[in-house]
Amino acid sequence: MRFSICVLLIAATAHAHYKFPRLIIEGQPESADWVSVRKTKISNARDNGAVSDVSSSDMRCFQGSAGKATATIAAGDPLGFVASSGIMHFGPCQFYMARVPDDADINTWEAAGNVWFKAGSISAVQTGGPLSGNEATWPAYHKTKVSFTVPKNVPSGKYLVRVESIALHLAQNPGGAQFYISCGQVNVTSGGNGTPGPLVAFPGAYKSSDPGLIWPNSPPRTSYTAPGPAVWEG
Ligand SMILES: *[C@@H]1O[C@H](CO)[C@@H](O)[C@H](O)[C@H]1NC(C)=O
Ligand SMILES: [Cu+2]
Repeated sequence: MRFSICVLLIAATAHAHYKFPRLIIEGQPESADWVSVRKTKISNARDNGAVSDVSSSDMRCFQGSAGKATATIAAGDPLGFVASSGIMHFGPCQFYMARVPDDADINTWEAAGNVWFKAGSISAVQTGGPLSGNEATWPAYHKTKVSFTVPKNVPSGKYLVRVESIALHLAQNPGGAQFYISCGQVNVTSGGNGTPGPLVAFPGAYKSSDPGLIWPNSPPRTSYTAPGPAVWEG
């Protein structure tokens, strides 16, 4: 009896977190998990867990295994991720892209070094008044789908697309923010001739003391800037 109660508690705890296992292309979620999204480590793929060490290589793609497929998306179109069981914690949700070299295998390429630019950010709605830990401040909170627009001027080619939901509910001190991450694989068509940037590395782009990774309980904040570089507008 004790054993089964314990199992139930673990299952209930795991349910509170989430993962991003499917892309949404032209408004259509993929029909299975981990098709064009690289499967994350078991701690996320099975247990919905997060990364909290910003210096860990798990900050890149939280990757457990190589990719399998590549989705096609036109520049200028919306690209989304399904949040499996929903984004259960408040905080920003951001999207980064990294160009895969033409001669590299997109399924195995490691996006190490300064290769990532920020392509989208769903951050706090600034009101001039106190920010809260609810949906009024955080538009991505409780959503089961999140998306950004692939910049119109991004050059055509193969890209990794990294989604990160930063959970701030335990981020009163450095190291408390949680990152829910995965990386999709896309072939961008109808692109432009822009030069995306600035380029940053994961790990490397964030420090645990970044103001965007700290959420004091009081006094209430009246402004918030998500960590990382500005969104490349193309
Ligand atoms: C990407 O799309 C272009 C244009 O349709 C195509 O020529 C190319 O083969 C595709 N590459 C991959 C890796 O799917
Ligand atoms: Cu959680």
